[in-house]
Amino acid sequence: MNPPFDPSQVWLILPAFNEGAVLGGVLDSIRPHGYQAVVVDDCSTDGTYETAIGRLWVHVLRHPVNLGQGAALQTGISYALQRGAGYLVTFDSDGQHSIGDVPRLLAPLVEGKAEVALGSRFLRVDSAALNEIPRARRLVLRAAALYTRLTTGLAVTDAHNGFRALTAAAAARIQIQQNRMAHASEILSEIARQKIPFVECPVAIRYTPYSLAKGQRLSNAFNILWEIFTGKTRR
Ligand SMILES: Nc1nc2c(ncn2[C@@H]2O[C@H](COP(=O)(O)OP(=O)(O)O)[C@@H](O)[C@H]2O)c(=O)[nH]1
Ligand SMILES: [Mg+2]
Repeated sequence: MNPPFDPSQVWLILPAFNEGAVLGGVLDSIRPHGYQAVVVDDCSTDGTYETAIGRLWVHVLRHPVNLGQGAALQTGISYALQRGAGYLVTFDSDGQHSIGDVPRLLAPLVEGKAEVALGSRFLRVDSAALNEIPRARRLVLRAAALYTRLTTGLAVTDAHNGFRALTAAAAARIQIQQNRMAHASEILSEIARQKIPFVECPVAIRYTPYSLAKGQRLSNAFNILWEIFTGKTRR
């Protein structure tokens, strides 16, 4: 699809924590597309910040203490909105997301069919792609999608996918308060509560030895449930 939008209106928000080994490659894959990129570093100790700041076209923000992925997304989103972003895309810094999927997420927003497009790794038609998702991870993700259906009524197939696109209006309406990983559930709850029109779109999630070694452990699913529970009772 040729983008019927101005790519400079599209802001990619990249939360980053100790991704120095791969962040340069991720940023270099974004550059030719003409999108804006905001890296939100969270006190990385491995050269993540230096990698980002060395690319003069990248906007680089840094939290003074580690606050978490949810907090970093909100920092990046607020920054992009202040600079007049038209569309915002949340994009991982660890190489798991493919820049080529961005136009597919943006299309329903540009066409006015939805305000949020949620990436789903389970909607891909090529069955080989599903085989790439480690089995235990697939089960936890299916359970998370079921939990989301039961608690929010949203019929999503992939509840913890960090690859999504939002119009500026939707991004302004969703205030992420969950600093760490429960923000993904929080975004879905807000979509349901505010009845924000959304669609799911197929996206690829790349599983590499790097991403599997460094990414979230399955046991963290319990932490996420705890964050959701304690976050809910705080309100
Ligand atoms: N700013 C920031 N980014 C984080 C933090 N934890 C993870 N991330 C980033 O969020 C993205 C997804 O994290 P990851 O651990 O790979 O989650 P997974 O893909 O769900 O296993 C990556 O780009 C990470 O660098 C954090 O504490 N702060
Ligand atoms: Mg990851």
